Amino acid sequence: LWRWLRQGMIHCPPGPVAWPLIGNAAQMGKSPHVYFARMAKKYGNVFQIKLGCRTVVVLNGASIKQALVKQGAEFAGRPDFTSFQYISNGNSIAFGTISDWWKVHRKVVHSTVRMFSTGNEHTKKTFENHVVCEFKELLRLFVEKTEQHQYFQPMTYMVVSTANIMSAVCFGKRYTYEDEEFRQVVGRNDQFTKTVGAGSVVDVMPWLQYFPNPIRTIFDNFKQLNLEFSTFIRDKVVEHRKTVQSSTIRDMTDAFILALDQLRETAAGVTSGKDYVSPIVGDIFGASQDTLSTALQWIILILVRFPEMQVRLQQEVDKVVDRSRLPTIEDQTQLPYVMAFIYEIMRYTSFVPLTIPHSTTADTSLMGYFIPKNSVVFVNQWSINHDPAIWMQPETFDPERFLDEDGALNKDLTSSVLIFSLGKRRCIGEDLSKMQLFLFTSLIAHQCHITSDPTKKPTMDYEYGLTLKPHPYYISVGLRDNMALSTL
Ligand code: HJJ
Repeated sequence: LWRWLRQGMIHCPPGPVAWPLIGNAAQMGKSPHVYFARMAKKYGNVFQIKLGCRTVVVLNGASIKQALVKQGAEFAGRPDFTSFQYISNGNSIAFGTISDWWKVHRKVVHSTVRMFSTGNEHTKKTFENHVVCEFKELLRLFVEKTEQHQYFQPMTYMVVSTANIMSAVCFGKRYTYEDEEFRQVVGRNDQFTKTVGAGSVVDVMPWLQYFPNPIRTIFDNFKQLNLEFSTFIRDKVVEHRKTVQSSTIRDMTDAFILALDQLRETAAGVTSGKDYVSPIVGDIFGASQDTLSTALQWIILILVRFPEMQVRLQQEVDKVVDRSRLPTIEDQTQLPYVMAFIYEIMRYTSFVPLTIPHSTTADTSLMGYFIPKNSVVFVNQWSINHDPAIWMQPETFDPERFLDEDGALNKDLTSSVLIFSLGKRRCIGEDLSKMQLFLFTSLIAHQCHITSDPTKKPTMDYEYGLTLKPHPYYISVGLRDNMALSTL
């Protein structure tokens, strides 16, 4: 490859001209994913920018599948970013680089997550029960807040609520909405997300952390939140270790303790000798509450912005589920519009616009360009979800695009949405997430109607980060009848 490069037979990717010191950082603006899609039109799907001291290869459109799937091994690394070293003390599986023991651990994590969610009929029911319980609590609170204030901000309640679902799965425990300790741990997703998102300033200009400035303050907060988060998780794991019994696995933490203890015996050659239970539980709990609360915030925002879609969802759910029971996962195949709505939320908002940054594990070439080992690689999922060659009017929110003439879900189109990434680093929570979002959305449609303050119409603006967070908005929640609350 190097010889071809010298002989001019293969080139580095093209890209915009960079400023000294900061590179193209200032050009990215508030929406780097939109800037990248614009640059892809000009330079092609694979281009290169400079961010501070780093050269970054940005992948858009069709080059993503080529890199992450067809050349999966070469693109499965993670860069040695400053921020990643503070997530679970640098032991996070999601943010850590790939290795033999990493692959073995990922397999265990994947099958354990499945065992507590979509694994079989029994685990699905247990998971469904956690979601339904939290939905009822959230609905009760929404009704109470509506009575007190008419319009209120729902964001923090949705965070506690989704965190409680995973807390029930991981630790067998739920927290009240007033619990200060829990709110400290899960209430700072915006800070986390901002610091680890692709293009985060401390990662590309690490020298900023060495003298007082606003970015250093954000970074200090990030370190603090990670310390408190890890302490919370470690305390839970320590408690579990004292009482764990292989005969009765109480929750996911028990399952990880037992599975990883066993791994140390059976696969001694490939383990690194460290105990990864806490970092793994941290990844699972952290990732699920941050992403699912963001998804729910977007869902409710869209429901109040497009009241006619709320009515459409209610009509479909009412046709399948009468007033004597609540929607269940068995109803999913009969509720294609609910699923189309969820896919359209994922496509349109693309609330994970870029994946966690990748890096190359070897010298390689992609779409005819040379990419050296240890290059930072950004994967622009947004570029696929808003590609006019795939989607008609990509900037219009329209769930119908996923339904064919018979009203059935078009599987080719749903699988064209990219938000869980692809290849060796793809999300392991995908099935769990879709199940949870289906339940939440159909429960909302079945049980209540949500409106926004007419004087403060919510905008679609967001804060950029690993996940896009909508700006705060106000809602009012009315019950369709008293059924779910009377069976609390
Ligand atoms: C967290 C929010 C945290 C961890 C992990 C260890 C694994 C959105 C995408 C992926 C999610 C990736 C993962 C996130 C880990 C959070 C999250 C927070 C502390 C953490 C693409 O999630 O406030 O603190 O410590």
